[in-house]
Amino acid sequence: MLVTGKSILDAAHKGGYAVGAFNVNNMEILQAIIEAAEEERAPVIIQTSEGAIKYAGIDYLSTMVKLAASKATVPVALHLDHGTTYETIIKCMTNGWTSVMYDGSHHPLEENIAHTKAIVKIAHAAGISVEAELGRLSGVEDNISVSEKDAIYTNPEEAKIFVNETGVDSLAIAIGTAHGKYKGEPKLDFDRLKTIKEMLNMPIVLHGASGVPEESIKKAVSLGVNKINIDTDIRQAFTDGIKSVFEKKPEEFDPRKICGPAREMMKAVVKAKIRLFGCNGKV
Ligand code: PH4
Ligand code: ZN
Repeated sequence: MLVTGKSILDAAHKGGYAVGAFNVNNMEILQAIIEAAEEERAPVIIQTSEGAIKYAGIDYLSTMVKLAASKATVPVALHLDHGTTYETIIKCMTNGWTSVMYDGSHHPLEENIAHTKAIVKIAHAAGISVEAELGRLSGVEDNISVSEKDAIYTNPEEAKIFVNETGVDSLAIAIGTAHGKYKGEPKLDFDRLKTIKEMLNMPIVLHGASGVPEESIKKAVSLGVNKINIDTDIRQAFTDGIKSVFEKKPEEFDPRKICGPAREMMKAVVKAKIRLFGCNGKV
């Protein structure tokens, strides 16, 4: 069933677990995620970036996810990942998305607050949940100094002001993760996470979680992360699945025999993430 992001994340916040938010770009990825969530009896967040919408089309994505959600026996939220323009956000709101992220993290605090507040007002009037982001994620390196951390990681006091002023339902924070593949091992600022969770007492979101060691993910969940974004690890499984087909049979040309094994490999990755995040068996 299709539900709001808030209903899934409030339950995770109360229950002390995290829900996987998996990026979708095509039918096989969607099917892999939904099958994994069904088998693990887990709530799930299907998310689409602006890039995914440009690639697949808003109508295709909306129709596919709504169909998958209506057939599913676990709660499914349809979430816009890193929405940066009013245009995309409003389009998603009117096309069935039940949750949107407004990413104003590149703006100064006051501007981020003003834009996020405006989005929250419209979204909440329509019963749609809002995630926002504070701090900067990309380009984070391993050996970052304390002063650099203070400049780009989420500031707990600012986070408190931000949430009070905007009324967002969940907050994505920067504590040392980055999008894409890591060069070294990411080191997360757990003290910062603990402080933010204690001060905000609301659902916290972790982006850039692919490639983060399992122990770090478990610790982040124990300290209050409730939504964990995974894209890169699914892309890798898709590509590995396709490569393995061609390694065995280079002359293969039936898309079903190429994408089918890739779908199975993605499903296995999603199932493992769901168990790691602790949301299996929550439905
Ligand atoms: N995301 C995924 C962003 C995908 O434009 P695009 O479709 O390439 O955007 O928000 C994550 O946090 C995923 O992080 P990951 O790279 O560690 O999987
Ligand atoms: Zn992200």
